[in-house]
Amino acid sequence: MDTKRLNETSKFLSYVLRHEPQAIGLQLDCEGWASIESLIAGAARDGRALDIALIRAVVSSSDKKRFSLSDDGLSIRAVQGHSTASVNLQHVEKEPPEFLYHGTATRFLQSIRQQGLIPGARHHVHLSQEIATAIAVGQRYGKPVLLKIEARRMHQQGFTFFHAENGVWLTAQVPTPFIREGEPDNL
Ligand code: HQG
Repeated sequence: MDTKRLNETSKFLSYVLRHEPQAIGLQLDCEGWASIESLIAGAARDGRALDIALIRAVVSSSDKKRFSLSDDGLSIRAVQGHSTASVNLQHVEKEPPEFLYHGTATRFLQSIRQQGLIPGARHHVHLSQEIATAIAVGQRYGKPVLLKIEARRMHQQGFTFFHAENGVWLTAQVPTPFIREGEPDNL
């Protein structure tokens, strides 16, 4: 399957399964599941030819394991990253490691220093256990900056953390006292 088609389809699936299911008249349940049959029909009305083989190829080739299929193979969902109000995914609550990382862009720093990390349009702030992943995430918005989050200390103070099935850590917000800034070497 060619990479360009896989990437385009992955972006389209992210769009409808995380953000705008109504754009193709798709219903998601509160756990984010959509019927694959309805997804294919909705996409077709939008002039986009999807089929089950292409969808399965996107699911299995996703570098970040963005999507999962139901056990019966009839439904698909995005495992995290939602902004649509129709979904309220019950992620697994878990004690985080001592530190987690968040990559952002320099242009957001001033605001983050004032407000801490806030979820923006998504339902959670996204954190990573790996520095390289966090830097790549920050790079999408400009010159990347790495933030080191004192996750264990937050947890001890009552903040809740969730671990999505693809390894991304989620929390509602990160107040400024738990954020360290700097280069990877001297954080
Ligand atoms: C920033 C990707 C100003 C925040 C990745 C980020 C991730 C603030 C942006 C997933 C702020 C939100 C999520 C504040 C936070 N003032 N800016 N107070 N607090 N921000 O895309 O974490 O490829 O919604 O730093 O791998 O970048 O889509 O979140 O730069 O896991 O599967 O506001 O998306 O996954 O941007 O990325 P996003 P994110 P996928």
